[in-house]
Formats: sequence, C-alpha cells, structure tokens
Amino acid sequence: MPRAFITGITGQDGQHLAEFLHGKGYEVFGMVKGQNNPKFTAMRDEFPYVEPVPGDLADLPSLVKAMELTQPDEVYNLGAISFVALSFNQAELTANITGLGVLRMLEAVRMVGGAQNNPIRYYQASSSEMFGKVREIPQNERTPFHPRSPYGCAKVFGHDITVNYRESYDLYACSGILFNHEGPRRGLEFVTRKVTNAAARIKLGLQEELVLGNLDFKRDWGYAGDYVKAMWLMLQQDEPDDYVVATGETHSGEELVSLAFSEVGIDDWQRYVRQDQKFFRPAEVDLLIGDPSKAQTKLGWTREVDFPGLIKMMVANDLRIESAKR
Ligand code: GDR
Repeated sequence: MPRAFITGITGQDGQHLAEFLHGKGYEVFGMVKGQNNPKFTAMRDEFPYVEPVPGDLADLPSLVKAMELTQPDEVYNLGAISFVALSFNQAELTANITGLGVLRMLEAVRMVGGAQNNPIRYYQASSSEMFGKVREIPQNERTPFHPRSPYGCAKVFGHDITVNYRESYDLYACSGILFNHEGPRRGLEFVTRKVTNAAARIKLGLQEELVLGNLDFKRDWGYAGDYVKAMWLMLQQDEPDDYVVATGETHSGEELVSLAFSEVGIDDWQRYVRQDQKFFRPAEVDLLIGDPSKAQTKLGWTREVDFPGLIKMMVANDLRIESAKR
C-alpha cells in the first residue's frame, strides 16, 4: 500500500487529495498542528481513514519526526497561510509558514529521504499569485514572476527553493503552479464561496446584501477536485518537473456574481451588492489566465468541470446548507 503524507489536510485541497488518494488505495497521513485541532475534529467523520500525525510547518524537528514515523512514498505540501488578504496584515507569519515552511519540509524530506531505490517524492503547492502583475498572457511555466502580496512573495520563495533542492540534491521535487481552484469545500473568506453562499442566503431571505471589494479583476477559476489529480500525476512521472494547472479561460468578478445570482433566479444582482474599501487590497492581481498545455500534453491531465458547472455546484451546495439552517 503506497503511503502519502499531506500537510494542509484540513484545507480544501487536503480534503480532496485525501479522498482521491484513498480511492487509489493509499494509506493517507495528515499533518495536524496544535492539540485538539478543531478543524481536524470536524473532518474526522467524513475522512475516518486519514491518520493524524502531529507537526507544524514552523518546527523542523516535528517535520523530521513526521517523516520518520510515516515513511511516506509521497509528500504533498499543501499547508500554508493561504488567504492573500490576511498576508498583508500578517506578512511575517506568512513568510515563515508559506515560505520558510517549504524549506523546512524539503529539509525533512532530504534528511529522512526514504528507501534508496524508492526516494520520497515531493509535491509543492505553488500558486498563480506568483505571476501577480503579469508579464505575459497567458502565463506558463517560463513566465517571469511579479508577486503582488506577501503571500505571493512567500510562494515565489517556496517555488524557487523547491527547484533549487531538486537541482542541488537530486530530490524528486515538483512544483505545481495552480491557478485558482474552488468548490463546495472552499472557505467562506474566498470570493467565489463568499458570493455563492451570499446568493443562496439572499434567495432564502437569510441575508440582505453582499459586501465585496474590487470587482474589476479576472481569474482563471477551476474545480479543486480536478486539480488534485494533477498533483498526483506530477509525482507519477519518471522525472520531476514543474507544471501550470489552469483552465485556459478567464472570468471577471462581475461575471462570477452575475452567474451565481442567476443560479438562484436573481437577475438584478446589482441591487444586492455593495462595495467597501475594507475588502480592497493594497496591491491587486488584475488578470490571471494560465496555459495548461504542458500538464495536458505531458501528464495527460484534463479538467472535467467548467466555470458555469463549478458555480452551479457551489450554489447548489450553499442552498442545501443554508436551507437546513432555516
Ligand atoms: P486569490 O483569491 O486572492 O486569487 O487567491 P480570493 O478569492 O481571495 O480573491 C480573488 C479576487 O477577488 C477580489 N475580491 C475579494 N476577495 C475576497 N476574498 N473577498 C472579497 O470580499 C472580495 N472582493 C473582491 C480580490 O481582491 C481578488 O482580486 C486564491 C487563494 O486560494 C490563494 O491561496 C491561491 O494561491 C490563489 O487563489 C491561486
């Protein structure tokens, strides 16, 4: 039975990946920080097969111990301070966890290593936020980075150090540059889920308005369930490499709101939406659109859910959850 170790197990991607790897017959270990982590307790019923392992991305000895204890074939480093807006307020924490946390994971993998003929394969969750103020359209694996937030800067370090450890120590280490990926498990602080949840609540009479920040942005949004397959595929190749994972389409903030509201039968969404400076960021990423051709050609990866399908799925989920609260 292959063994996989996942950091960020309680997040959206951690949950999708655990489910996917369990379906493939893996023994799945999830790193859990702190004592009595409430997020992990909450997911125990849905993922009884995930074995918790204590550890923290800020604590190298705990990562080394986790590697020794679990002896994984594959390590997926999905753990991070992942909310871009928060990174402006907690920049040092973001640099420590999202940036230096990668270095610590790579060191733990290098120190424990795995069997000589079967070294640990490492996946790093890199991000389209690294492209920031984009230097070319669409963005691919060779597009230069220009991050626009402490989060983006930390992710650039994580990506670069992953490539550096691969080149320096011959580690099997891959960096997946994933564009925005969403779904029913997305946290309510991210714009897609905030919008689909508000549309459902407004429809049900549970909320009167939706307060947002800048709507003049474009994102390449895909479905998280499709994207975790690409992570796994990267680790099944003969040689480690870096891949952009994206849909190749971009949609604006207004399109997102309009589509979510029309899903609940509201056509005049402008009546319900107000903008507030408190949700604007000091520097914005205006346009992201990825070129996934390398992942498609080399990994044989394709996405199954398109943008309207994604928003439909998320609105249906929020209607179900919110109806139960009434
Ligand atoms: P992003 O996702 O920053 O792209 O990073 P997010 O959904 O937070 O923001 C997308 C865009 O929406 C604008 N926006 C708002 N955003 C939020 N969260 N709340 C609002 O009220 C709001 N109003 C407008 C933002 O300004 C932004 O332009 C996500 C994260 O998952 C990262 O961890 C990941 O690396 C990247 O996607 C790929």
